[in-house]
Amino acid sequence: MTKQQDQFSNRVEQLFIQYEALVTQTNKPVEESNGIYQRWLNPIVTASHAPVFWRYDLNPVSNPLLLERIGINATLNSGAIYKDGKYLLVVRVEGNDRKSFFAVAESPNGVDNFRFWDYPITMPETDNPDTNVYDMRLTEHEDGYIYGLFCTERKDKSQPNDMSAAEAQCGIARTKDLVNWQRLPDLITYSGQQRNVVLHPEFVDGKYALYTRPQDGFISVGSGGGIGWGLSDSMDGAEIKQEIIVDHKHYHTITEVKNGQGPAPIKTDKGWLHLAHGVRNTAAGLRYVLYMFMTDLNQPWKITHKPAGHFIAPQGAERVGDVSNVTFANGWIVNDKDEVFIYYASSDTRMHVATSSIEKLLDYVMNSPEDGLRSATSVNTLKQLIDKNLAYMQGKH
Ligand code: M1P
Repeated sequence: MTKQQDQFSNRVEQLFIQYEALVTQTNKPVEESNGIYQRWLNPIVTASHAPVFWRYDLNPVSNPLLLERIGINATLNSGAIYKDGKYLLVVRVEGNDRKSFFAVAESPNGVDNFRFWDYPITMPETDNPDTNVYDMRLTEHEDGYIYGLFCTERKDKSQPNDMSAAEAQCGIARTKDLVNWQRLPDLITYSGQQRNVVLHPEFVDGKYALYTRPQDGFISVGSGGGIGWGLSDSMDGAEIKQEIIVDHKHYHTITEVKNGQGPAPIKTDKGWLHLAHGVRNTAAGLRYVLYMFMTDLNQPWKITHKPAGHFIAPQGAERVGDVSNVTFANGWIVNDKDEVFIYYASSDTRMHVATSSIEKLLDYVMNSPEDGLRSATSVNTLKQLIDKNLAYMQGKH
C-alpha cells in the first residue's frame, strides 16, 4: 500500500469512527422542566447524521483527495410515525444546494440513536415537477394508507423577473412502508397558496378532512390566514371546495402574523390534541413558537380548549441557525405506553425531542388559562391563581 493509499484509508476510517460516535451518543433529559414536557439535551438529528456514504465518494480512484462531494446543510421539520416498535422520522434534509428532500431516520427509543436508512425517499413527481419539497405531515388514515402531505414549491411564473417569487401548494403521496410512495395530484383549493396542510386521521361525514393554511402569497398569508379546515371526497384528486377557519390569527398574540397546524392531531377520550406553530413579528424578525389546542371529538373543526401563549419557544442554542428564533414541529409520536414524543426543529437547522404524556398534555390543554387578549385580563388571571394559592397555603398553617 502506498503512503497516499494509507492516508486515504485512515481518513475514511476516521470519518466512520466520528460518525458512529455521533449517532450512537446517548441522550439524556435536561434537568429543568415546567412539568408539562421534558426537553432532551442533544439534538437528535443534525446535518452530521447524514451517512458518510451520502457525502463522500469513498473510491480512492475517483476521489483520491477524499473531498466531500455532496454537502448536507440542515435536517429539520420532520414528520413522525411509530411503526413496529420503531420511532421513524421523515426528515426534511436540505443539501448545500438548498434543495430539500425526505429521508427516514430510525431510532429504537425515540430520543437517540437515530440513523438514516441507506437511501433517501424517491418521491415521484407530478406532470408539474416540484422545485423543492418539504415539511411532510404523516397521517395513518383509517382507509389503511399512510399519507404524506408536504409543501411543493415552484417558481411563480407570473413574476419572471423576481427570482424569489414562488408558489407553495400541498403535495400528496401515500405509502404502506415509507419506501414505496404513490404520488397523487396536488391538493386543489380556491385560496392563492397553501402550506402546512395536514390530513385528519379519520373520515368526517364520509369524507377526507384536511387542515389547511390559506395564504395570499408565498411568505405572507395576507388578510386571510389562520388554520383552515375543509373536506374532500377523495385523496386521489383531492379538492376542497369550501374552507373555513378553525383557529384565527389574533392581534398581539403569538399568532399575530400567521399560524399553521403541526402534525396530525392525537385522538384522546377528551378530544383531539393539536400542536401548531404561531408567528409574530419583532424588531429582530419573525419569531416562530409552538402552541397547543384541543378540538371536539365529533367536530374536530371546533376548538374546545386553548391555553394562552406558547407551549415551546426557542431556547438557548435553539435560537440560532439558518433562520434564527424558530421552533417548528410537524411530527409527534404516541407510543404504546401513552408517552408522547414531540419532535421539533430549531431555527430551520436541526431536530430535537421533548417528551411528555397524554395525561400531562390533556391537563395542560384543559387547565391552563386562555388568552384574554388584554394586559388587564392577564393580570386578573394571575391574581386568581395567587388568591387561590395564598388561601391554600394559609389554610395549611
Ligand atoms: O422559516 C420558518 C418556517 O417558515 C415556513 O413556515 P410558515 O409557512 O408557517 O411561514 C416554512 O417554510 C417552514 O418550513 C419554516 O420552518
